[in-house]
Amino acid sequence: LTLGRSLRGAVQRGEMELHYQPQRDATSLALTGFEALIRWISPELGRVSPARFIPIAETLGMMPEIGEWVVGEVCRQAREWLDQGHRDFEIAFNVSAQELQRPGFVDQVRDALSVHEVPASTLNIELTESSLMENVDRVRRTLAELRAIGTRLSLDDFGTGYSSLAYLKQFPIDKLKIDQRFVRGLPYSDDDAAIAQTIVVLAHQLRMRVSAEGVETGEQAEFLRKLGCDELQGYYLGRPAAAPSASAFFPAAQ
Ligand code: G
Ligand code: G
Ligand code: MN
Ligand code: NA
Repeated sequence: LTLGRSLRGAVQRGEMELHYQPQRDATSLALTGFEALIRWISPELGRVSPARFIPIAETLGMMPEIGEWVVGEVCRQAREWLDQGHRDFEIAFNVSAQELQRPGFVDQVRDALSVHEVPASTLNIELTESSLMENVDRVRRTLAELRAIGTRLSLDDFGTGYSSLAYLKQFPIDKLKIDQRFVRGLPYSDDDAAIAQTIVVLAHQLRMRVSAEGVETGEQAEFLRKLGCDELQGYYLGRPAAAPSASAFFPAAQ
């Protein structure tokens, strides 16, 4: 309740920030883009993890406001980086099941892109398996609309949720993200290795890219590259940082 009370108005008071974590090509380690991760710095509560406040924001009906701020801020930042001459990067952001289901979500994305004059292919929307499995027909239409605009779609935390492979192949997903809990035990856990390899093969067979999250060591990065993973993300490749510091992840100008 205290948390909910502090959360009301937090967006307008400027208490939210996005941090950007680099995503890199598994072979060259070149930057391919960033994942935007929301951070709430509450004057009363200090830093509160999105894992804690997003579910409360959903219960309180505050996600339309927070989600609109996120996509607007992502597009504003993309424009700033484009204006600085940076090219060929995407920015991924997370969308909960509730946000994806909301009528008006697609318009919010379209508006933010147009206000900031950002190419739609810059945006990569990270969805979870469970968010695809509720109201499948409606979600299918929503994803088709997003695809028509030109945004990319990723399936986050892959392997941890409940999803039907039969549906998976029908959705226009561009990228599977191997959940960090399967990366944690690499390269030593045979079970994690088997799961990671299976997801890589599945993604490629379905003509999707595959990335691994939570990569914390050089050994894990090398192991995943050998498995055929396309992209890597995790502390080994770079920690989430506020935009001014995250800019340093771009390659130096030629
Ligand atoms: O960065 P961190 O580990 O604290 O993120 C915790 C969780 O919060 C992750 O599941 C992440 O997907 C989610 N999250 C981070 N930013 C956002 C956001 O902008 N919107 C939504 N819906 N979830 C987010
Ligand atoms: O659910 P989602 O995948 O969107 O959330 C990613 C979460 O993982 C974020 O909270 C981010 O801060 C965190 N994260 C990113 N890289 C690493 C890592 O290398 N190790 C750990 N433990 N967490 C990470
Ligand atoms: Mn994510
Ligand atoms: Na994830």
